[in-house]
Amino acid sequence: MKKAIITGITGQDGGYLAKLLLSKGYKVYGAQRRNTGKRYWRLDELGILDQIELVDMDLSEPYNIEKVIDEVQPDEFYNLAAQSFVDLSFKQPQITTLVNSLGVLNILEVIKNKHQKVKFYQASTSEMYGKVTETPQKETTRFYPRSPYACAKVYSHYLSINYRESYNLFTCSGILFNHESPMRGEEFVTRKTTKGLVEWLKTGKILELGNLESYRDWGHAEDYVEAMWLMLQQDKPNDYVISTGKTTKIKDFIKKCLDELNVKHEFRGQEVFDENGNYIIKTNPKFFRPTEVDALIGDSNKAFKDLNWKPKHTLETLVKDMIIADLERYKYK
Ligand code: NAP
Ligand code: G4F
Repeated sequence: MKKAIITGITGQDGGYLAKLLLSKGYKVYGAQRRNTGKRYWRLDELGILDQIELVDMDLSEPYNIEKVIDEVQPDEFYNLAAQSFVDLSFKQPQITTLVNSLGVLNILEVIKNKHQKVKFYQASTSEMYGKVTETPQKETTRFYPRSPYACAKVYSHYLSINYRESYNLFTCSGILFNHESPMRGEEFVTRKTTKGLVEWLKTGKILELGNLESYRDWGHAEDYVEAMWLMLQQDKPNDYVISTGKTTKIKDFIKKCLDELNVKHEFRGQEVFDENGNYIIKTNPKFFRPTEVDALIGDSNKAFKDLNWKPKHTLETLVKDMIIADLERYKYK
């Protein structure tokens, strides 16, 4: 039985990846840090909480990483833990860097020093392309990070490559474009929208958002975790862009959600009104960022060819999934 450690087990991708690996017969060790929130709701909703062995690991503590890897002796290590909210990284750049950069160094040092056979996956991101220098973006496109989050991820991306080349380790980075799902955190624009629109429908509470003009290449997390696994099953380690190759304006994502909910609406600039002229969505400047990533669209031909990976979901099925889940959750509030 293969053994895998997943950091970020309580996050969106952690849950879906754990579910996938369990279905393939893996023993899954989910690494969690201490916190006080409602942390297991995703594993609970996915119905896998009792099948995962939870281990304590904070990426900012080198000793606890070493201890867990020594004890588990994993075949594969998926590093999904991060301070993953771009907006927060402007306000908390130090903690973002500590976890997203030095946390990765801490893991790679343990693998290099004591566990060279462990296959390592790093969660890189399309945010690294930032102010894009080429469209669509592929593995060779130059990075131009636009936030402390993206700067920290560029560091760990290159570190993963450097440890592969310096020490012959099996390290892969997935440059994943935005991927969403019913398990997405409520602070990200897609989930904030699906949850917020359901709430507006039920209570009339106005949803407040920031810049709706940027474009994202949105996929479904369920598809994207499969690509992570495929990368570690190859003969040779490599880095891959994972994306759908389609880009959508945030405004159009919102429109699709409102259509799914059968709500007649009208955009006036960045704001949205119902058929009686009442607010559905208002602009709040506090959700604008100091620097924005305006437009992302990926070219995943390398992954299509080498990994034989293809997304199964479309944006329409993603929107449907997210809206249905939030309507369902609202019933039990
Ligand atoms: P997420 O839902 O925000 O999950 C992040 C996870 O990291 C949570 O389990 C969180 O634990 C954990 N974490 C945060 N700080 C930690 C620390 N100091 N030590 C240990 N664990 C810590 O993120 P996601 O959407 O699943 O994304 C997974 C990874 O892919 C992240 O690295 C993200 O940056 C990257 N990525 C995401 C996307 C995307 O569109 N989703 C695209 C490209 C790359 P708590 O529950 O305790 O907070
Ligand atoms: O949903 P977002 O916060 O995602 P963002 O910044 O693209 O980052 C996500 O995807 C990355 C992959 O490219 C990951 F690496 C990262 O960890 C994270 O998962 O924002 C998307 C867009 C931005 O342009 C933002 O300015 O939506 C805009 N936006 C407008 N109003 C908003 C809001 N974003 C948020 N979170 N909240 C708003 O009210």
